Amino acid sequence: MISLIIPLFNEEDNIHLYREELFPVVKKISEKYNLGFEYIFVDDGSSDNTRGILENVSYDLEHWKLISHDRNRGLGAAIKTGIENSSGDCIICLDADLTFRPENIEDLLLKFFKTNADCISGSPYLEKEHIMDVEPHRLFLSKSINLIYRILLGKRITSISPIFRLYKKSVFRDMELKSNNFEINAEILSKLIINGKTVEEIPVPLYKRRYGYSKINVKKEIINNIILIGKIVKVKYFHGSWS
Ligand SMILES: Nc1nc2c(ncn2[C@@H]2O[C@H](COP(=O)(O)OP(=O)(O)O)[C@@H](O)[C@H]2O)c(=O)[nH]1
Ligand SMILES: [Mg+2]
Repeated sequence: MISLIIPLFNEEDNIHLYREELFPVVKKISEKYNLGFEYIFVDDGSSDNTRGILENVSYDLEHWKLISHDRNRGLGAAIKTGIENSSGDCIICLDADLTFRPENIEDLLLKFFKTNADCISGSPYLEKEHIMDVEPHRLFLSKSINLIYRILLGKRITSISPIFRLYKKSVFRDMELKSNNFEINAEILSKLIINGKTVEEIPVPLYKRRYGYSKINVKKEIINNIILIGKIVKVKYFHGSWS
């Protein structure tokens, strides 16, 4: 069984895509590889009709859960809620706005079958033509941050922050996650690498958001990444603790 975690915050404009672009694609993959999927939607205190629309579109899914936070607690908090409520042996995280494509779930799985790695991470930077219409300043920022992590972690990771990944559920057993915001993805990958777990990247395209708006707060993101980088230095080079 695979748990597909989809965190949502005010994504009412994107959910109508699911009946055409998400559910049938996952169903096809599920049948092709004879795998069960459960959907775990985490509605993170949306103030729009995310919850209502999700309930409408999901009525005929076989296995699904919708967990709601009573207030907006952030992407990291939502992913942690998703992990805690998952019952699969593997977890796949996907953006609610489908900027990473559900079709590429198959690529995550194929790489996992081949390598049995603890984490398969989708990277839009492994192949040049895989970034579609990202604003130049975000691209620059993202590439700079990736370079810092790559040097610090001593591993050829081209992209530290994508949400689009497959994890073995067991990797979270002894991992205490602190981040409540977007840096959760960098925190998980850093902890996996530092703890000697196997991480493989695959190239995946990243498309532009078609509906709704991006929730990322770039300033907050930079600060959170600097704090996380400080912790990595402390743990990796000075044998300190993560807290
Ligand atoms: N649960 C939760 N999800 C969030 C939050 N902010 C963003 N997301 C989700 O995280 C994913 C990425 O966010 P998005 O706004 O598209 O950021 P971007 O892709 O970096 O521009 C989407 O699925 C969002 O719905 C949040 O505060 N809580
Ligand atoms: Mg997005």
